[in-house]
Amino acid sequence: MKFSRAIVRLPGHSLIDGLSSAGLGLPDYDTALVQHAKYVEALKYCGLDVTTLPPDENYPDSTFIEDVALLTSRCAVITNPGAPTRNGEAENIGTALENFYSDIEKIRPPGTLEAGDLLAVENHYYVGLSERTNEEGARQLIEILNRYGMTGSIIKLKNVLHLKTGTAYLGNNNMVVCGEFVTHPEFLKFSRIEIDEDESYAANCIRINEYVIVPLGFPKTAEKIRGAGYQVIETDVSEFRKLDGGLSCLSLRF
Ligand code: CIR
Repeated sequence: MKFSRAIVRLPGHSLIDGLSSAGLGLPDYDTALVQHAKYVEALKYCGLDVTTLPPDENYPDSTFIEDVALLTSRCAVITNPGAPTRNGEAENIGTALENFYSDIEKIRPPGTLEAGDLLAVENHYYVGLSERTNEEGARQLIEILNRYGMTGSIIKLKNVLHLKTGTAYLGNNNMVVCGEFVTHPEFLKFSRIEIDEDESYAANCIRINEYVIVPLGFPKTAEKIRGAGYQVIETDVSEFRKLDGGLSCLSLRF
């Protein structure tokens, strides 16, 4: 998929109340704002037209906008986040999506789904079953995808927060894998770029056209991705890491 646009949401002051299991301390709001601005610059450098939404203080994790929608080339799907403090967060994305999509679908309760659990390989979507995405949410999503001529299949997660915490598809059959996904049977057919355990955070990288954005501070990963033929851009997202958020979580790219 060729990307031309992205939507981001600025972090609010409530960011410090976001969900976290990282054990890296509280994020610093001012540093997070600077990092977010640089992240947006990187998206623009990759050629994207970026729409920036205002902070939503009611939802501390709302800057992780990836989780509230799936944007395909044929339709948009508004999700229903499974984390209790994030449930309802998706309600505020509809208006922004109406500027770009006429076909907007929804995941409805009792289905839950966070789009960090969705990994796109062209028109096929792997759906991670996680603490946030349940079977009913996955079923609804696959039914929607089928209606628009796309497909989906389920991957059960063991340890990671979201499917894309440990995987990234770079196009040309290149799949970044880490941890439980290194030997996962579903991914053996890809040309796999294995991320070392001590750089596992960097498995969440994003390909945008000919570029791959990688978090700053993970030199082995950056080198491996360069070795696979991509131009690598490194950007510092340390404050978002403190809330288990990776690069992909900070934008919707379409
Ligand atoms: C959460 O736990 O929901 C946020 N603190 C982090 C969300 C990360 N999103 C993602 O991996 N797509």
